[in-house]
Amino acid sequence: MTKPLRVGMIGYGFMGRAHSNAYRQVNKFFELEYEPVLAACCARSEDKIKAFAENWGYESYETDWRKLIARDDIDLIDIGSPNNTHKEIVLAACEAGKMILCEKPLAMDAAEGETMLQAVKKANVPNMVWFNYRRVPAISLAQQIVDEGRIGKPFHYRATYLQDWTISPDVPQGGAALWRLDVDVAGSGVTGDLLAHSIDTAEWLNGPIREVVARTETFVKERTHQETGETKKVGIDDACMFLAVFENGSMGTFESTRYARGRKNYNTFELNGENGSVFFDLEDPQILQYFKYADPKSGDKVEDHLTGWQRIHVTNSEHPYMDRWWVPGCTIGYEHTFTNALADFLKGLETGQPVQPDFASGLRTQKVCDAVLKSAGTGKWENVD
Ligand code: SOE
Repeated sequence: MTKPLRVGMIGYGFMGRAHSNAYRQVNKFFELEYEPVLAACCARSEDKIKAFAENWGYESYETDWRKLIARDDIDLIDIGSPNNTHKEIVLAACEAGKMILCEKPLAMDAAEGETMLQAVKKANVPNMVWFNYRRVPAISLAQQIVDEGRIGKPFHYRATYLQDWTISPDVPQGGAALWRLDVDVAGSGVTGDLLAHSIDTAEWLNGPIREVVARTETFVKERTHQETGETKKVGIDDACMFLAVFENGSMGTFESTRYARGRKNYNTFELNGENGSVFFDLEDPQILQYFKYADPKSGDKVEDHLTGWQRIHVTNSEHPYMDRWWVPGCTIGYEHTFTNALADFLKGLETGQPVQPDFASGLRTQKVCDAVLKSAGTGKWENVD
């Protein structure tokens, strides 16, 4: 017998759909003690949220998130609404003693993130930030390879996150689907939206970032606001490049833009160490590239004429998460990363082992983002704390 976990989902956009799908799928593929129940969803527009509730099979809907949080029949609040709503919802959910799953980035900035972390600690409620890319099996495998000591002393970390959907100056800012372009709602541009993913993965694989120096650019200076029709100055960073130094002494480069014509969701990283390297590209998501130079246990070098990059097709049942899905060779996709993350969260409830990335980890990423944006202003190296 599973224990029902009654979910209150806030937001109905891209992430509302991705999370709802995970709630529906998770117990079909993972053996778990808890079973999410789609109890209620919530958004301001009644037409939209009613249609969303019907489509995904939510039992009910609300148009005021405070009412949702006040309901006794909700155990968990899932925040899929824009970034500027996260803090207030988290604080209210903590007051009501609800578990919280929050979309990335955790907050508008580190100060908000700190307040949110203190609130979940005080309320002692389970929490997670939806950095879903950790649950791409190939990325989890990269982490396993690092953990197994196969990379050796790390020297370089190189990340890119490129898109191209805001090149036209005719794309409005603000409002449904376009709030990521409005600095008052998003907090920042590519730094919080895309580099937050790259930073979360980087710190997971290669440890904390100590210092950064950054440069940002806003290519389109003014855009029309979708809701008011007003033409306003654009406050977000359209592109950001930064250099980093990790605590372990390795060096990092990070690049992100929404102006890389042809790149839709090009999220890559490479880690180079003394004994090996790993490379991942989200446009080739089933593959992890691994270069083995020496064996971590024996220290024996691979014979020179046999060295080369291996393209590991990450679909074997021995690979992270894959024993839950299909037979070897059959791939999984973007939506499964949310189901895998949710399964880990539910397992964490069962075992009492808090899942990662939690709010503390989300705050770390936020601090790196803050240091990056600060450095873009000062033009100097900035410490992360
Ligand atoms: C932006 O276009 C976006 O939807 C991000 O907000 C997501 O986090 C990323 O995974 C895909 O791109």
